[in-house]
Amino acid sequence: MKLYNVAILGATGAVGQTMLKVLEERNFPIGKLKLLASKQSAGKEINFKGDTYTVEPVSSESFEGIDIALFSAGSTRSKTWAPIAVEKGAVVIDNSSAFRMEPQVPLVVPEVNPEDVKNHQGIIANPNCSTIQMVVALYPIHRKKTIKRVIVSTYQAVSGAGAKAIEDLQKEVKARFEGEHYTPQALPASIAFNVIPRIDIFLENDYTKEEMKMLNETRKIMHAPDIKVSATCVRVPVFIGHSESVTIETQEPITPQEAKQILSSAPGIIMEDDPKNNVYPMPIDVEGKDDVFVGRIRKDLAFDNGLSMWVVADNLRKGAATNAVQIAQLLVDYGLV
Ligand code: NAP
Ligand code: 3JM
Repeated sequence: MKLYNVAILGATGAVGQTMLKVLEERNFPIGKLKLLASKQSAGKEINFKGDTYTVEPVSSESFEGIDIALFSAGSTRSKTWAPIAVEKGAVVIDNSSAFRMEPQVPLVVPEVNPEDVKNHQGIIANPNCSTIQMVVALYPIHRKKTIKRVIVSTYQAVSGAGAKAIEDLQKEVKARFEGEHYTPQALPASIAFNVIPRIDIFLENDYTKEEMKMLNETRKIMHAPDIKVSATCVRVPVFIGHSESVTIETQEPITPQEAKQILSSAPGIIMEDDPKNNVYPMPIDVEGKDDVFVGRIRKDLAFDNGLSMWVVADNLRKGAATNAVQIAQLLVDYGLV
């Protein structure tokens, strides 16, 4: 079996650590493994498949002889290091928003547009976590009934904002119970017993950048340049698992029964939809799972041809690490590395 030399930039982070778990679980054919981060983490030891690896500070030499470089260290680092890694011969799978909308960079969700990886010129972008789980649920319906518009509100876990935001929720909840004050370091407002209707920065049109990612990335991944998406992205005091309330309007009529049938046989989806028995997906139940969970499918009462649903996934897995490792697997399967 051919083995591939793999580097992970951001190996100490919330996404990087999950990438290591997923690579190990899937027995990805790794030859040499390089764990890269900032100078602060240099020398830290990380276990992978029973062996100890030492974290190295990223440098241009880091990518020498690397076949696949998985990046999850933020968009600034991606912009600096991706061109260097590509020049050294690696294919970069980038988790940040740095290159997602560049026309020559494929933006891939393997359940939706796997073939797009074939057009890569060195960099393949992994979409935003909230976009990934939404398009997995929308695409099978779009193929049959053409989705015209989407209205989505998200309920996003703190882990989507990194290891420091996880710490913020832990520390602020503890401080509240102890009658003390704690100011979150990685989140823009109080997160304990609160919800924050702002993820990423505000833009000129008063949507946030996260909300505009959901519009622009959905169009690119689904090859649906005319689809309309209005998103409201909200941070909630949940550690892992993004939830989404999604309402769609389709060109052709669709019944909830048809939608359930379509989604039951679609890749990467688990239906949990039995209101009579109180069955619906919740973030607490999806942690550690790689699928997208869909429930609460019903006829939407505000639109003709309308349908509403509830979509939940582990943001660190399908929303980031799992999707990136699936892309790496596509490269192997298509013989592109
Ligand atoms: P995190 O927990 O804060 O981890 C950040 C990682 O980046 C750490 O390993 C950190 O290393 C490394 N890093 C920071 N500055 C660096 C530098 N100057 N040079 C090299 N490495 C550096 O964040 P995360 O949640 O894992 O997310 C990381 C990135 O992945 C995000 O910024 C985002 O772009 C992307 N992301 C994407 C999705 C998605 O939807 N696809 C979801 C979440 C995140 P140290 O330990 O040395 O500081
Ligand atoms: C998720 O440093 C940065 O720019 C990271 C910001 C970030 C992003 C992003 O824009 O890459 C944090 C969390 C994402 C994302 O997936 O879009």
